[in-house]
Amino acid sequence: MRALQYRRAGAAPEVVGLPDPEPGPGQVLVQVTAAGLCHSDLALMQLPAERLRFPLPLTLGHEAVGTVAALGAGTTGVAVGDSVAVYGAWGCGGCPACAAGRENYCPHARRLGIHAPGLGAPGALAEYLLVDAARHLVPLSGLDPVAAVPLTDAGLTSYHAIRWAMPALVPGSTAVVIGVGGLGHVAIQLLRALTPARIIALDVSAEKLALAEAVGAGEALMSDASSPQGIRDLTGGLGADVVFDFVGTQATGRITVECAAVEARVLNVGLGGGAMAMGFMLVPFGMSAYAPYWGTRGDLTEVIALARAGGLDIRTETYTLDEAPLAYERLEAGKVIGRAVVLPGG
Ligand code: FEH
Ligand code: ZN
Ligand code: ZN
Repeated sequence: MRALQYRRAGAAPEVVGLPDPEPGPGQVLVQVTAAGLCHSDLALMQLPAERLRFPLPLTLGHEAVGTVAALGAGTTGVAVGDSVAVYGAWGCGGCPACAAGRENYCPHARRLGIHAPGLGAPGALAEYLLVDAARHLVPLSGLDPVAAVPLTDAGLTSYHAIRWAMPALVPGSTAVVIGVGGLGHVAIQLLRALTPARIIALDVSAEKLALAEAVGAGEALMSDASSPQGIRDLTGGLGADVVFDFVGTQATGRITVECAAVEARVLNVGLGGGAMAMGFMLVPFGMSAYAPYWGTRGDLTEVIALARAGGLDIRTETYTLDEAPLAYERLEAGKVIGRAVVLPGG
C-alpha cells in the first residue's frame, strides 16, 4: 500500500510503499476513505528526535474514516463493508477510564506502549489502517466521509471541550472562540447547535473571520492586544463566560485571561506552546481552566449523531496522498480554510 510517512526527525514527510497490513486477533483492517491533517502533526514533526516517544518512521494521520476491509481472528462488532469513523485516542481498554469510554484519559496507555494511530502507531494517511479493536470504530451510517472525517478529531475535540464548559454556557452568556481553523470553525457550529451562548470569534486572518461569521459567530474580531477590550465593550464590561483557545500561544493565553469574566471557564486546546499563570489576582475570581485532550468514545458517537441530524457545515479542502506534503505546508502557513483532508485512494 502507499502511505505518507515521517521518516527522519526534521525531514519532510514522504509517500512510500509499504506491505498491506494484516489484522491480527481482535483487530480490524480499514480501507481509508479520508484522513484529516492536524496542527498536532506539525507539532510532532517539529519535536527534536529525543522528545519523540516512539520510533520513526511513522505513518501520519490520526483523523480517519473508511470501510472495514478485513477482520482479525475473533473480531466481532463490525462487518466487512461497514462505513466507519475511527476513534483515535486508544487506551488500555480495561481501566476505569477506558471502561467508561474516557480512553483519551487512560493513565496506562503510555506505560503499555499504546499509541494513537498517526501519533505513535501507524496512522491513516495510507490506503489501509490497522485498528487495534472494534470498539474504536463508530458507524458512519450514511454520512459523507469527506465531510465527516473532521468529526473524529476537530469535531470530537471541540465537542469534548464544550461539554466541560456547558454549565457556563447559559442564556445571556458569551463564548469566545480564539482561532477559526479546523477545530474553531467546527466549535462555533457546535456552540450554535448545543447552547444559547453568544459567540465571538477571534483570528488573525480576515478570511477566517469571514468564515467564523458564515458558520454562526455573532461577532468576529481581529485577534490582537486590543481583543480583550473589544470583548469587554461587547459585554458591558463583564467579559467572556467561556473562552476556547484553539491556538494556545502565550499571546492567546494572555487574551484569554484578560477577556475572561469572573467565574469564567477557560480552555487551552491549542498546541502553540503558551502557558497561563494561575493565581490569586492573576486571573478573575472563580476562573477555572481546563486542558482537554481529544474526546471520549461516547463523545464521538454523540458528535456523529449531531452531524447526522444535519446543520453542520464542515469546510474541507481535499488533497491526494501525493499532495499531502503541500497540504501540510499550507496548514503551517495558515492558508487552509476549514480542514485539509487527504483521500489516500485518490
Ligand atoms: C494530538 C496530540 C497531542 C495533543 C493533541 C492532539 C490532538 O490533535 C488529538 O486530537
Ligand atoms: Zn489532532
Ligand atoms: Zn485504560
